[in-house]
Amino acid sequence: MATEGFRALDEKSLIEYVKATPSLCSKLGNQLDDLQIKEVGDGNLNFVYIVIGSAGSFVIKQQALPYIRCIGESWPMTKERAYFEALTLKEHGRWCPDRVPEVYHFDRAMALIAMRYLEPPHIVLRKGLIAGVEYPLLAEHMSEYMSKTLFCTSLLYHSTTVHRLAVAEFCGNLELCKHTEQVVFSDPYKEFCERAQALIHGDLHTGSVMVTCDSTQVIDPEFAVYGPMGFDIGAFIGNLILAFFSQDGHADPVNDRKAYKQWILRTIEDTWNLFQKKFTTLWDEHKDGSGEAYLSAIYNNPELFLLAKRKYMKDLLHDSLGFGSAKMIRRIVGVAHVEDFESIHDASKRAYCERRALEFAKMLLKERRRFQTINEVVIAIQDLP
Ligand code: ADP
Ligand code: SR1
Ligand code: MG
Ligand code: MG
Ligand code: MG
Repeated sequence: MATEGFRALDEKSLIEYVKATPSLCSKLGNQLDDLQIKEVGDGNLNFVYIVIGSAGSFVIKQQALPYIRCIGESWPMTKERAYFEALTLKEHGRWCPDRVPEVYHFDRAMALIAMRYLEPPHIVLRKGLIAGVEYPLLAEHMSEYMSKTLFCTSLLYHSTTVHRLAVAEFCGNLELCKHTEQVVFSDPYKEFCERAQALIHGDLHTGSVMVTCDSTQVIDPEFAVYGPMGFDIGAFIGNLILAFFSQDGHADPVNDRKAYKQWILRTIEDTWNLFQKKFTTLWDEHKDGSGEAYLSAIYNNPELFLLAKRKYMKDLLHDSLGFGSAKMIRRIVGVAHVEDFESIHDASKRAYCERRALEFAKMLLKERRRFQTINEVVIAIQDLP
């Protein structure tokens, strides 16, 4: 990306930027005195500022650094990722507006996005899982987000022409894909690079979801690309499994976390089952639309159509389990560990939790094809010695 027109902002210079940007002023009801600005970026890469005025608020995310924030200059990363994040927030927001924060403003030269401020009590899901909070609508909401965004950006919904143009656009996010290939995969699980199945979020761990008891919002799709659907589903489910295995390290005399572990398992099961139901319902509803993944001869034969759907969903479950376990392994022995384990202060307890998660992930990666239902996966988690 050209560096022309780019300047890294801080809490002070951001005020001047806001004042010089009419669309942002109007979001604040043009009340620009006494703005409160605070940098809250706790992710691995970027800067996030909350801007609150007397008549409005928003969040500014700036992909300011040409490298990974939590690593340093030795690991470069293009600022162009802001463009793909903004594009994906808008595209996923088009299909699932209730689960994606609205984008108010995008400045490509500044690698800067202004979006809805997910006000308290929204917190990052990973932190809620560490604290042992139940979210009764999480599976319902995440299955809605994943079924709508993945189905509506796939060839099941779009013509080959529309799909290819979109794939071509997102091929530009090549540096971030290279990063994912490097940190999540090595042979034999290389399928990630070969599939352009749908516009995936690309980094759908529990730190990319903000929640309250009745709201679920998906943030941070800077790694978005046309890739395999199972990469998103697996990221979400795999991170729930990590949360499950970390619970023993968070148990204390007041709360043994046993009931909470059962809630996590139910959420894993519900997420996949609801996803499957919603995804296949969308497929039924749009079978006579412009999608070009299958011949109409298949759609017009109810038996064949049912077989096609069953095969698609079985393959997708296996893909999700494979990608999910690769992502779990990466978070334990690779770069960028997760707070679920890192926040367990007792080193021997942490090692116990990590070892069990790693054992399970290794088995799941190798034996994923033997699981016919998500319930079998949940039973295997429970049965781990
Ligand atoms: P990174 O790409 O560096 O991981 P994120 O987009 O995940 O950045 O944002 C980092 C943090 O900023 C999040 O964990 C969350 O605490 C906060 N945040 C991001 N977007 C919003 C938002 N729209 N509303 C409120 N807080 C947000
Ligand atoms: C050093 S790796 C940083 C990681 O943070 C993001 O959330 C992605 O998962 C990336 O791999
Ligand atoms: Mg993040
Ligand atoms: Mg929205
Ligand atoms: Mg990010």
